[in-house]
Amino acid sequence: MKFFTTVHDVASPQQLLQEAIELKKDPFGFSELGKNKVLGLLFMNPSLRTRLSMQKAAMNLGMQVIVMNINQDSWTLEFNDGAVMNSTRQEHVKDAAAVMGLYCDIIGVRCFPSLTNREEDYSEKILLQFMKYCKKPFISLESATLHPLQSLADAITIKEFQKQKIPKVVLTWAPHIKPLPQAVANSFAEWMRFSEVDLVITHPEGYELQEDFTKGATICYHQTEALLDADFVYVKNWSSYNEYGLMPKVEEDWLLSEQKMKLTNNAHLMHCLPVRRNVEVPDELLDGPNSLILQQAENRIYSAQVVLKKMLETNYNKLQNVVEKNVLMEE
Ligand code: AN0
Ligand code: CP
Repeated sequence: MKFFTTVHDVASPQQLLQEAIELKKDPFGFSELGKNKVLGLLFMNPSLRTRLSMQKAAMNLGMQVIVMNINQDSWTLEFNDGAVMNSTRQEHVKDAAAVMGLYCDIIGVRCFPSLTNREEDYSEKILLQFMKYCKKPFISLESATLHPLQSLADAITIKEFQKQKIPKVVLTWAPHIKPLPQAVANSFAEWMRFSEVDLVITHPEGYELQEDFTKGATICYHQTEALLDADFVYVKNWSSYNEYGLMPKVEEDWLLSEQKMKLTNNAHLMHCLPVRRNVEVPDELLDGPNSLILQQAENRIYSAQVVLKKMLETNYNKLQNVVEKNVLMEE
């Protein structure tokens, strides 16, 4: 594996899932694989789980890790080609990523969307530039539109806890006090297409996700209707895609409750965290017996580890210039 930025980078998502579950049984079984290899993690935004689970996963494989908060600890990066850099941005991503590529064997980048320029965010301009210039196997630590490490961990968690052959999985929008990216929801929908589940996405009008990600899922504007007989309820807030980055007014009550959960098939409750307690999800559900939030967070180690393992096993000499991938993505 050379890239991990979307489910489409994975030859067989089901096989990857199975391999992650095997790794979980024997986390130190490949502790020689990463000897003398360096993982570089670059964060343009805050993180707890992604940062620490990547480090833990790399340690399990015997790798060394370098972490940097871009812009905060480094120079402020410029992303526009041909920019005359006479203002506040001191270094071009072209140079910064190329240098980091020299220091690291695998690179991961977190770059959230601006939520102001939809075209630019959905083109993954920032992520693609890091990929292009670092010329190394590359992992998205949550980009403008997707969060594949989270979705893989979520798919593992569902596989571990499902009792039905084809569980009903409901992704429900939840209230929040500020606009959040669509990445977790887009990514979850994208990965669920490769799992044998019945996916229902429920959200208020105005919060439709981009159809490329949700195709195959049932979209329902009534939360209580969607929750009927659900086996898993995945809660997440996201801001509007159509009125990009805004929070169109919602009249109905979208906060989940014990009462609403009674409509489900005693469903498991999921959230990727961080969660604003009693704004997005009430305490009693997060702390209740059906909550899987910690299991999801634990599985972040194995989603990270299986991806790193696959990359370490790839023959680097065969790594082609990532520019080719960019060309492919544009076709
Ligand atoms: C981020 C998001 O919604 O994309 C990260 C989630 C893993 N959440 C916040 O910014 C609160
Ligand atoms: N779920 C998740 O990615 O958490 P962090 O933002 O803390 O990394």
